[in-house]
Amino acid sequence: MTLVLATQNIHKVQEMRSILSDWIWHLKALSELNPNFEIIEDGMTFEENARKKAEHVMQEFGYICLGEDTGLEVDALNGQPGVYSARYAGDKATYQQNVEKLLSALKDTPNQNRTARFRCVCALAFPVQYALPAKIFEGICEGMIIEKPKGDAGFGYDPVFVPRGYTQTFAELTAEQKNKISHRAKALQQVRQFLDKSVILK
Ligand code: ITT
Repeated sequence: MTLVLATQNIHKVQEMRSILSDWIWHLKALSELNPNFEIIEDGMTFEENARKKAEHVMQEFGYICLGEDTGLEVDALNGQPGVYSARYAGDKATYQQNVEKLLSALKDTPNQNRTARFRCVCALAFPVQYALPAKIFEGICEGMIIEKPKGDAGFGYDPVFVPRGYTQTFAELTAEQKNKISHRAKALQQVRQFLDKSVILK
């Protein structure tokens, strides 16, 4: 069975493959089908965006597709950057620019108020022959934002995010450690269970 990962973000593809590495399904990246296929992310919620990614790619290529939308919600910023996490510092912002803008927005916020979470929403879209409606899953990882970036692993906001119960940032932990506790791992384990139950046994 093939599941298409409806994202052009190579870091997300790497993590998804690693989280699901012992799974029997074949994970095909969107870039293998069309490296230029673009999905406009104009939804107001993670769910809308995730669903849109999954459905567009499913309609174009005819595979079961997984769309994934993730963001960082910072309590002191009323949940920002949220769905705008990729574009927080502007449309073509780099990870570093987004992190700098975040740290500057939080510069007067004391440690105890720097709580935040990663929210990962996954949507599955099925070609018509499966007769299955789109399905949504969510994974959350709580933590806090530190004052200066630390570590070189991971991507995005990882160098400033310390997951709850840890003293190191996601970018200081190994990929294996991050992939055990992350928002993405929690959402993908549900995706896996659902597909194993609903599709393989059909
Ligand atoms: P696609 O829409 O093609 O999937 P994207 O990079 O736009 O790729 P998202 O909208 O889901 O993906 O991601 C929003 C941003 O949130 C992303 O660019 C990163 O900066 C950040 N992000 C997502 N997952 C993350 C993670 O596990 N660790 C750190 N930052 C993450």
